[in-house]
Amino acid sequence: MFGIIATWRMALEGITEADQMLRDGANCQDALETAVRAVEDFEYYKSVGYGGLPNEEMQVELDAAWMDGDTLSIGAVAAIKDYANPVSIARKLSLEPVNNMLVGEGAEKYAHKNGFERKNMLTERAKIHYHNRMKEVKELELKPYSGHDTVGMVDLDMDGSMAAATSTSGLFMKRAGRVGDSPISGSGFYVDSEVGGATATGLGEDLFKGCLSYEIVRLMKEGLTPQEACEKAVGDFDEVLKKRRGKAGDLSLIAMNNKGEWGCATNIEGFSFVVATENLKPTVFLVKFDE
Ligand code: SD4
Repeated sequence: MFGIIATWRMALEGITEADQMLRDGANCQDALETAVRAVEDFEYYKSVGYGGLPNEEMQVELDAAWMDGDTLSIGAVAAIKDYANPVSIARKLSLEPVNNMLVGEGAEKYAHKNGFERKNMLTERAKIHYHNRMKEVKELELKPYSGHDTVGMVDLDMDGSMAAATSTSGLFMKRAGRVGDSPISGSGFYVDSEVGGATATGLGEDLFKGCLSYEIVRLMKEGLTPQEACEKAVGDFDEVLKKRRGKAGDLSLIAMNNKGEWGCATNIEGFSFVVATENLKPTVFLVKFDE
């Protein structure tokens, strides 16, 4: 069995490519990197990689992470500017014995030293979004942070190895230096080839209160299916936040176990995700929050 699952419709083209690679016997890491890079490279996806929406200082700061489910090695970058494929830098960092998570300038120095492609990630289109949103925020006295998504993926190859990755520009108009859940182990992602993996998208400041990716893997280890684990983790934590604070931010998670079974849960109106397995061609699903 093999398979790959990803947050949001934007992952479809990358998943289609990765599915073919897995079908042809590629390892989960190469397939995963190809799939995430496809999202990072596509300029019209405005919350990941090139064309990602900028922070309040009109700079594109990106977060990304990589986890190898066999060795449990992790690499992550946060608030990195001017590099084309943060997920590849995160993958490389996962191979280092220490210094696995680098932020800002440190991450950029590492990327430079290791020959990663430098690129201005701010597009004309993103600048227009920025100016429009600024105007709207002022005129309507809104909070700025609307418009954000993360691509998160988990995959399984024919040999039973698993990997997970995330990549995002985070919240639109976030503060300079703000880091969300996406590069944080256990919150934005987690994978263990002996069990399965999960990744998150939504409001990082709430997702990392619940360490929801790890929680889903833990529940799968206890014997829950990916679907049961996602529903329990998201449902219970949504309740906790409502009880403690009266509301919960957006929480959407996907999961796959090491048998290629998959699941998803959300507390928002509409959450799309993409799955491909040995028995399922790449397919986009849409789930709605069930009160
Ligand atoms: C963050 N979780 O930076 C990311 C953004 C996101 O749907 O996934 N939004 O908080």
